[in-house]
Amino acid sequence: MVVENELKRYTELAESAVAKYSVSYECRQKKLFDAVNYSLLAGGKRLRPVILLAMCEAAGGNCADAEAFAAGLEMIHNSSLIHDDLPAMDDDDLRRGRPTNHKVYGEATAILAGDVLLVRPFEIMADNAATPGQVKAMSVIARAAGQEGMMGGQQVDIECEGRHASEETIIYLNTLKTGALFRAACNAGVLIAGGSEAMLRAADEYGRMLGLAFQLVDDLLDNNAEADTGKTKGSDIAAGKSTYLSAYGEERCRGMVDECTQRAAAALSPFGERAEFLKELVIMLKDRLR
Ligand code: GRG
Repeated sequence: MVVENELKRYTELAESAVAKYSVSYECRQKKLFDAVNYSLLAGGKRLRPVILLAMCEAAGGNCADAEAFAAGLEMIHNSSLIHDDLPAMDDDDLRRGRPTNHKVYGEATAILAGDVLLVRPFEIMADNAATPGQVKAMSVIARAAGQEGMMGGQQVDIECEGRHASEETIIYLNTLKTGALFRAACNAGVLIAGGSEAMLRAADEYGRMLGLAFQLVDDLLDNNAEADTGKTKGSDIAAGKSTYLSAYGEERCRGMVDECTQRAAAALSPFGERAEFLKELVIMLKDRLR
């Protein structure tokens, strides 16, 4: 298996799932449709749907059964990016190398676009939830997005701004803010495939380690002037945010990335060879640091 080809295949599947469930037509509220699609169809790595689809196949399932869930998860991620960039939150001007949603459409429309991208997923997932595993996947995704997941993490992050946060708090907030959607991608993939309990446990651990590695890499890249992140550089530091980098320093963060990568790969053993792509994917994430 050539990992780049597999990444391309899953990314294309994710891209077509997102396109399939995106909507645009002439109507009075066309500006809202445009604002939604400005963010949703603006690229991005599509990592969360890629992971969901790959996990579904690794557990013996079929990507066709997972596409609405993959698209829904990517929409929720995009919703969070739009809201995160707003002046009331991170107040960012740049996302994916382009002006942020509110810079183009105004704050009020950007808020609504984020809201649409949080509601639409549950419409498309409900319309496509035919099995108990798919219904459970929808619930897992909802919980991961909400107050016990990403939104909860964002709340703790906001409260920590400009203050010294303990290591435990930094881990807590990142586990929720960034990690919850990655974990949900992994668990949902296995649930949709009807995988075993052992697979679910393995997927959960893989998601936990991948989420941690991803945030560590993100913090390190935010601090690297040469890395192309499509975002304003050093914005976390400028905002007085508590990050892994501010807590542990670069060397320790790099060591933690290595450890998480190894633990993520080790967690995949119940899937055997079918998880080869997922194993390589964490290594590719780590290689973004080069
Ligand atoms: C309205 C759903 C909703 C949430 C409100 C704003 C908020 C609560 C949460 C913010 C969560 C957030 C933005 C976490 C950061 C996660 C992160 C590192 C995003 C970057 O992910 P990539 O690199 O982005 O996968 P691309 O652009 O590739 O999609």
